[in-house]
Amino acid sequence: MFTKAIVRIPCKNLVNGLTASNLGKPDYESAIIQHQKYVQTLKDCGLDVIILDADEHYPDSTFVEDTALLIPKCAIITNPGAPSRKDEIIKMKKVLIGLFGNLEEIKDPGTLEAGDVMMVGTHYYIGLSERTNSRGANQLIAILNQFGMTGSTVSFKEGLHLKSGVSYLENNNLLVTGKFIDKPEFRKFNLITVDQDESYAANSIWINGNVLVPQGFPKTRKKIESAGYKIIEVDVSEFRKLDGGLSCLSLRF
Ligand code: CIR
Repeated sequence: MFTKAIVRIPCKNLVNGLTASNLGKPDYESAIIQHQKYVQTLKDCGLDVIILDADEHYPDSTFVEDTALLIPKCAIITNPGAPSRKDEIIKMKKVLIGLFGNLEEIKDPGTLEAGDVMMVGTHYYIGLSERTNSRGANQLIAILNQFGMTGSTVSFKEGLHLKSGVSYLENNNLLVTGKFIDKPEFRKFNLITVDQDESYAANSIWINGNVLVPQGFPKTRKKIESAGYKIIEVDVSEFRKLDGGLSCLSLRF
């Protein structure tokens, strides 16, 4: 169960965020409204939400998930692989020092963005992407081992982050799309497959028995519903324009 979340209000400079999609620039006012509803949804799921101020220096700073990994006894500050996002960690470090006694860090030449890290109980799958390299992954595995946890890497070429294509929904259920469907490391899970035309919905999040699904993906919604979950649809279309999804917008712990 999660009890808290950290989010950062989108900045006006959001419109200049990184993107590989061709969906146009996000609309700032709409993004603010969508973000407010996202925060309310987290609260409705029982979380205390810590809301950080917008940070105009970093267009992508609302995607807080990438800057830290929060495990039960420790906060791990990442080292984003995107040059424009590297220093987002400075402010996050200050926030997390106040909340966690223990702070670990991923350091150069290792890079890691936590959108590439998927928690399954005490095991963490780490995607090797353009943002996360094997040195960063190995540093994370060493930190996890110190706390009695484990990690393993997953190579892939499709999408920005591991969790752009795979989400663990607890109870051995894995939401999965594209080439991830055939990955041998995921064979042990009950796979809930997401059709290619709804692949964005593979980034859905489990929060305390509910599954937050992006608005507008009816086939995926139905499949998750059939697996016994309560669904909450959330409109994050403005963040999608920057390759961001539901998980990217918060750190949940
Ligand atoms: C980026 O390219 O870094 C942002 N525009 C999107 C980050 C999405 N984060 C995530 O999937 N965890």
